[in-house]
Amino acid sequence: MDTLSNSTVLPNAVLSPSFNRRELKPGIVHIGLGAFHRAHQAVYTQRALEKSFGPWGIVAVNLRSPEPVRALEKQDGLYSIIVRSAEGDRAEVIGTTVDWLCAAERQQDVLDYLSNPDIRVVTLTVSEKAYGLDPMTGGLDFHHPAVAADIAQPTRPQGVIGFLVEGLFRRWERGIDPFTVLCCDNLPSNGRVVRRLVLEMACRRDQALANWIESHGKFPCSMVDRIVPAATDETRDRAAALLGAEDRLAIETEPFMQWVIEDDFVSGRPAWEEAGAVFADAVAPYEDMKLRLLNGSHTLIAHLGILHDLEFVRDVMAVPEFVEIVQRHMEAATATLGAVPGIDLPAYKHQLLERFANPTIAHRNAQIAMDTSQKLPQRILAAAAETLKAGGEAREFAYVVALWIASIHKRGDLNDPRRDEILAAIRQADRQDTSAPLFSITGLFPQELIENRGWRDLVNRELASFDMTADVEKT
Ligand code: CS2
Repeated sequence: MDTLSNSTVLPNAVLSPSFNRRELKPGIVHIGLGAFHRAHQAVYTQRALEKSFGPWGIVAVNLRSPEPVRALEKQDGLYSIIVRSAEGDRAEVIGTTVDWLCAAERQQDVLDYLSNPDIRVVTLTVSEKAYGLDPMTGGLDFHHPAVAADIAQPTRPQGVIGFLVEGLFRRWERGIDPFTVLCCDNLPSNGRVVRRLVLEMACRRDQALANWIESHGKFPCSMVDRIVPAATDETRDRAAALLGAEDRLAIETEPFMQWVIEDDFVSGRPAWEEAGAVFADAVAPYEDMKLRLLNGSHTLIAHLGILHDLEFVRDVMAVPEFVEIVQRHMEAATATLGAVPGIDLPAYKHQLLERFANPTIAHRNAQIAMDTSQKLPQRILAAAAETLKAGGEAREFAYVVALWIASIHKRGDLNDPRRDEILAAIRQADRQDTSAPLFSITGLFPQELIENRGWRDLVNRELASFDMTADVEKT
């Protein structure tokens, strides 16, 4: 079977870009060529270009792994998404990517793009752990390997913040307006967070550069949503059957997608609103809603699934008792939210339960459980602290922390940037206060939770109620 390329003749049922790709000029650099970007911003951009064509082709940059870049090269920048639901599978070829680079191999070419005036927007999906964010200060973590490397050698960046700063530096020197930085990772106030990290690193480079970024740079916040499981061989087989061509980058996803963006750009942007994106003055209420209801429930479901040997989110949602736990969690999270403009929260939650249960989406609990230490603060711990402050018990949030610990015991391991510290803490657990060593890891829990004896006892009590079949000691 041939590989998907410009010359593939697609079956009629497969959608493909309705614009002429040869006329598409680069206007966006996207950093982080993972599944999420391919099924989200790239799709929104395709829709926007179909309705209102403009110079907004995407230059896709992967920081480390060259694999997706090689695949794009082989496929003329094309790949497919398969939208899966009870109504059936719908395949669409996405053609918004105009160039592709692995930053570790072509650092200077990436910087050339970043300093090119045609590039007006830089979008990011690099995952929570890649930013080098110190959870204690909200600023740069100077021990983060990429942060340390980029401060030592700013002209040869490795990490996302280093690339942004060096790209902005070159524009500043040449008198070119800054690009807008649009963060699309699941962090609260993601634009503000990235702005602060960029300014802190820029300051080390040159105070005048930092001043220029501070007054001319724009870092709009955005809330992104679409469930996109990691692709498997089945995904690729399904794509081959639908396309009649082999697609190594195929991904499957749900019909739902949402993007709420703060409309604050330096010099233009694609007409993403034509594709259904919502531009709002304040994105925080949408971010909190999504992080605490969707992502918080996801983290709960993932560890519940692991504890009960259930592979996928949908398997957990097939157990009525577990659905009740998820609903209780959502109610506790809702109590921490204010009104969200234009959103009917009960309907939103109902829809979430349906999305989680989608029988055609095989979303692995183990995938969501990855990097939990980086996800807990914005998904669970902030809501816990706010609930306690308001006089509540925050039991539902203590339960998720206990589940996380229990799932580490069960697997005897975890996939997490703080793995070694967490495993060491779990090995030291004392019988009376099982979670104590975890609470003493720097920056893992916020101070108000560390100091709340009653809440920590709740975590211990919940933990004691699980049957932990494996044990970290044994591994
Ligand atoms: C998930 C998210 O892996 C995870 O942590 O909770 O990737 C989730 O699927 C997306 O944020 C949905 O928009």
